[in-house]
Amino acid sequence: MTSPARGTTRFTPSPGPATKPPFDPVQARTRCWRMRKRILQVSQKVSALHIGGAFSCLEIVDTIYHGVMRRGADGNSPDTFILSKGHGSMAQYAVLEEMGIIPPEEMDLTCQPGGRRATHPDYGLPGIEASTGSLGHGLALAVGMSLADGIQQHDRLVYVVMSDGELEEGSVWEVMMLAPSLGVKNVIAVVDLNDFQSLGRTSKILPNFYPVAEKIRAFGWEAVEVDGHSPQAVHDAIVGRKGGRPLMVVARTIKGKGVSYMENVPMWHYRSPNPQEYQQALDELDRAHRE
Ligand SMILES: Cc1ncc(C[n+]2csc(CCOP(=O)(O)OP(=O)(O)O)c2C)c(N)n1
Ligand SMILES: [Mg+2]
Repeated sequence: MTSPARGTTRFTPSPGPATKPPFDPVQARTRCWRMRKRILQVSQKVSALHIGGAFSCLEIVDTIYHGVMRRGADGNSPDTFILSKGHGSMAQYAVLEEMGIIPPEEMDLTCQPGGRRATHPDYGLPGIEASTGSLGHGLALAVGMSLADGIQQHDRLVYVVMSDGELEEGSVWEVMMLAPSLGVKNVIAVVDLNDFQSLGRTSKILPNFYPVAEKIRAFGWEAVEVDGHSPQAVHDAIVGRKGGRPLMVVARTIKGKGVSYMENVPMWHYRSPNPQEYQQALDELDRAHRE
């Protein structure tokens, strides 16, 4: 499979008429259930896969791809997605696999010898528009792309998913201050506010961090707060943007969402479950999905 041109995201595995189906939050929930199980399955061959941060942003990433990114007649999108919190790559890979962009056999080899998908997204691989993983750069990349679009009169929305730990990087606030001053409007960022960085709560480590949305607004952005595990809420926040300035959605989430022993437990930032833990996680996800 060849990679689509830079700045486009392929929505269908082969070109053909593709009309974007209306956003359906029930289907989104089913996809996220399936994707959590798939990520856990891949984790059984990889000792560290950043499951906690992938599970906290899964509904956000899925909703952006399925619910709001535009889709052209050729199946490609004119819009761009950047996962600035690159260590959450499994969320993006799972969505790309669901969309047919990553073949299952490639997903199976994530972080494996012979595979080409690593812990962090690599620019150039199908579906990946920026290499990320060094936190604090995705928003600046997005603003730069959007600034160039303005000069070239190119119609594109650039979506960025960031983490709350990432907001501790000064580079994020520099570009946040810069974007509205440059008249950049077509950036839509979502902060995965799970109140955890690697080893503890952001609210404890940096109490002055909160309230986040108020600070973002003070820098000239539109900012709204939502439940980041509600596909409908994330969708509505994005499509309901006022426009005229860039948007930042502050999405409250739970690190490790969906697996009881992972939720809000720092160890699951990084490690993978053992076989018993794996089975328990699958059982919990299935039970919750049936309810
Ligand atoms: C510039 C930089 N410093 C440090 C790291 C190592 N690192 C990886 S994830 C992480 C923090 C995880 O917390 P957060 O950014 O909030 O991500 P999430 O909670 O969504 O997993 C850190 C410090 C990094 N990737 N980039
Ligand atoms: Mg975090």
